[in-house]
Amino acid sequence: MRRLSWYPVALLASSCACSMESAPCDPMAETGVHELHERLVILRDKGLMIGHQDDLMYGHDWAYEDGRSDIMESCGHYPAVMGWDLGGIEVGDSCNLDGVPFGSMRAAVAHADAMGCVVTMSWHMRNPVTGASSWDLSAGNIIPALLPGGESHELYRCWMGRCADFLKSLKDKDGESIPVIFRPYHENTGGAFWWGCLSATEEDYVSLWHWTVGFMHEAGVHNLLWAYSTDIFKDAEEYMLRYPGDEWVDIMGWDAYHRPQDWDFVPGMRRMARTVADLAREHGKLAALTETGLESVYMDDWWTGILHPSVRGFGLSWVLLWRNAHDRDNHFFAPFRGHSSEEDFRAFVAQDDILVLDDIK
Ligand code: BMA
Repeated sequence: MRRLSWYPVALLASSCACSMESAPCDPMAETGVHELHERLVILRDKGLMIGHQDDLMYGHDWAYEDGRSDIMESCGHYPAVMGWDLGGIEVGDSCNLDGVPFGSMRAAVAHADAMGCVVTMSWHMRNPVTGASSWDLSAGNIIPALLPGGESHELYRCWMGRCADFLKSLKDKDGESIPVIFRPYHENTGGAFWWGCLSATEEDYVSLWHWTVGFMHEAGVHNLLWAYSTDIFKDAEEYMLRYPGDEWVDIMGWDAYHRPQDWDFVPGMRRMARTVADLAREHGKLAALTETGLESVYMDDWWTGILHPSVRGFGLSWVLLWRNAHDRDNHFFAPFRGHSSEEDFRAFVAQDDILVLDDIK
């Protein structure tokens, strides 16, 4: 039971009460987290929420203009879910890896929360051993070095502490903590990141997840729902290889992008959606497509013709479209005003089972 040894015993004892979607896995979760969890359970039966990464921060051809959103300008509604990335917080940077100032992020999260949006955060954390990006695999499996007793453990605690401080600093206008769906160590069945399948062993990945949850709890971070997410995967067995366990996860997700040259998207997505939804039901969790998109959206009917048939009818809670970079012409995954898929996006959003912010208030 090596992996459990860092966790406070009192919390472990009470965490076993976790059952069919009844409660967040953090036994000390704040009221707002319980409310968000209940809301997600109710909304899951209503439809599939549309999400967008960095929606309020910038869009295809603009940046940091209050009130703007490419999704809103395309269909007249803000997305129901908004995502941000914490990459860079660990080293004390003032902006994240995509140039978003953490101060603006904090303010935008409060604004999104006040509007009624669901907030989710990923973390493209740097490689703590090499200091390079999360894509740096050169040091191999570094997880043993990060865990207690490892040579980079103190540094890792410091990095994690900075993230904890930021998460705790997310407050609404009444000073109440804003609940966040936190999605660290994502795409674990893929090889892109230092915590991914080409570098980390399955056991070490799970140990890192457990240690991270324990650290956040000891640091007093109780405003999170925890989302586990893989990359594309073959079957339920592969999906579960790094699953940390029901007491450590609230939402089961996966990330999958449409790359027509690599795989047949619609049948592949339906297979993965069914698998994640079935597993989530078995484990009493919520399910979501935690990142997706077709880069440059070069198919005008991608929304109704490809995405909708890929994800409808499985009981997923949301799909998060990746970001519309303002400084790279082809790097966008959502429509924007004037884009050739705009009309199809409006038709998609008008479907009964698709939820935007106005549908979840
Ligand atoms: C990737 C790309 C990168 C970005 C990273 C983190 O998929 O969008 O440009 O830095 O996500 O947001």
